[in-house]
Amino acid sequence: MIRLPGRKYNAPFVLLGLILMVTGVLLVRSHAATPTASSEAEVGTIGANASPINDTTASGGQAVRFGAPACTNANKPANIIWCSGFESDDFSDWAQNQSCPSGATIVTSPVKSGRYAVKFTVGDNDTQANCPDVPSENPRAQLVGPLGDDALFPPTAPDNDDTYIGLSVFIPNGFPSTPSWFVINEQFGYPYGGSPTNEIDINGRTFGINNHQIDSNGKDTWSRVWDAPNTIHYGQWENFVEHIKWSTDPSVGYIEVWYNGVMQTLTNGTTRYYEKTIDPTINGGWNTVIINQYRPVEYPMGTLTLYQDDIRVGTTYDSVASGR
Ligand SMILES: [Ca+2]
Repeated sequence: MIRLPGRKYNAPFVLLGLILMVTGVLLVRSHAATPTASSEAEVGTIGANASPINDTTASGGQAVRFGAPACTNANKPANIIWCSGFESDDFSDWAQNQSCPSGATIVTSPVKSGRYAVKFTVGDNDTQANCPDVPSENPRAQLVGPLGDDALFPPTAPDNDDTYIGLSVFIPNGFPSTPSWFVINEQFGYPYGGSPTNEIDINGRTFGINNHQIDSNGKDTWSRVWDAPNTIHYGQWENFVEHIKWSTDPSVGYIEVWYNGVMQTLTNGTTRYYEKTIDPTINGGWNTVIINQYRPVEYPMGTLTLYQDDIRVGTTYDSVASGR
């Protein structure tokens, strides 16, 4: 918003204001990556979707950038361990693409930030039998974050035992209610001995989070950690931040959750859910971020599409929540 000084507007300032307003609208409508306008207003305030940046080519050395800046590993913001906004127009941030050829693709709309996002399209036959890269008999498309020595979470990276994970998900209008489990994000790792200790899913028409454990009989058991307080906002970006304290001790490990910027009350009635976030049988080695569309073959749902963007792992809430 350009605010002109005084009550008597002189014509040149009014004309400059009109030009800047029109320029801004055209830039936003153009879907440019990080549309930028340079100006030198006498007095001005910058709206929520614009930020000042240094630009040596601009008048006064500064420009105004519209839209949230995209995170890239080549130029990571402070306190970011790793991020992917697909801004290289490929999956080079990711260690593995475990999908059918059409399962994970780069799109330019919708995007949460920058120019690109990932589209997950999964049909009932997108299984390992038909696509060798899919690691299960259940339909799936997924991207796996850094592995091994480059993994994001302990014990390989013990300094990262207290981490924040941010991601944004777009579920299109017309998406059906899910009849069984339907996973969209996992924090998971070696030796992959069961289901993840932390996963975001869609339960019917709401998001939620599960915690899986191996019980004393060696069987997979799970707890519901969180159910979203509202049905999915279809056709919009929905934003998640998880704070995970990684530990094999259920009195030390915990999770906290923010949904669309609001810290959530979890199923235990508080905002912090203590749990074993590392189970040696499930994920006792290194762990990483996985984003996906993953569902059981026993419940055919046809071909479904969803989108994800701006996945960040960091050491502070603000570092991964920025722009959400
Ligand atoms: Ca992006």
